[in-house]
Amino acid sequence: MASSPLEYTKKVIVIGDSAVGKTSFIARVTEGRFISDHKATIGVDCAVKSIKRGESTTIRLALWDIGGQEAFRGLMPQFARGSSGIIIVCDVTRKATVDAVRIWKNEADKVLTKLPPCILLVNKFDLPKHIHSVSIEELDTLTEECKLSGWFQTSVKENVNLQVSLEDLSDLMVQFDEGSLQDNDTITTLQRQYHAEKRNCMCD
Ligand SMILES: Nc1nc2c(ncn2[C@@H]2O[C@H](COP(=O)(O)OP(=O)(O)OP(=O)(O)O)[C@@H](O)[C@H]2O)c(=O)[nH]1
Ligand SMILES: [Mg+2]
Repeated sequence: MASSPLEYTKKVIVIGDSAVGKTSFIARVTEGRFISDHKATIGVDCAVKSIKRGESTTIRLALWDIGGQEAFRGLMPQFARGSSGIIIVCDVTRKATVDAVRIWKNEADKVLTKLPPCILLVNKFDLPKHIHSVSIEELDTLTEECKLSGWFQTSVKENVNLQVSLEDLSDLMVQFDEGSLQDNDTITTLQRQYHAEKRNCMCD
């Protein structure tokens, strides 16, 4: 007998420094296009992406895109409230954006009573390796220190690891909101599964 369809709607905030690729990421996954120029997000935008899991489960992700420029950072706490998940984005070629992950995560933690699953997209991996500014070991350490669920090397430009990151986050959020995962579980789940096995896979 076919199981009845399940549909969830989850709020996810997408945060990180300016020009790391947040808006490009959302446009890529919701509209299938790459935005090649940087027009700073003024304030906050929202778009919806549906993720199918199994035969009958759909997770509607409301992706809240928060402008990373200094002037808009203060908006983050009010938009973080009630989030089921967090996506932090940084740019692999700009170390300052990687260091800022700590700050973004701390700010989000301050306004969230339970710590929901949080993944890090280390973006622009298509750019030449010699200008990458952070090692895999450093990213592993950052993930542990900031209590992230995991990190993904992504290229929004080449559409690499975007779908899988949303699928993994969706699975974690559903389990977390159902209470089958506690704070510490979300912290380690992806680290164990994804990190070890798939982190170097540049495929979707
Ligand atoms: N090479 C490369 N460029 C990218 C990638 N993703 C985004 N970009 C470029 O990075 C620039 C900034 O992207 P945005 O998506 O506008 O950045 P943002 O994080 O939304 O910036 P704010 O709105 O200011 O917070 C744009 O020129 C994008 O084309 C990627 O994977 N690879
Ligand atoms: Mg933007």
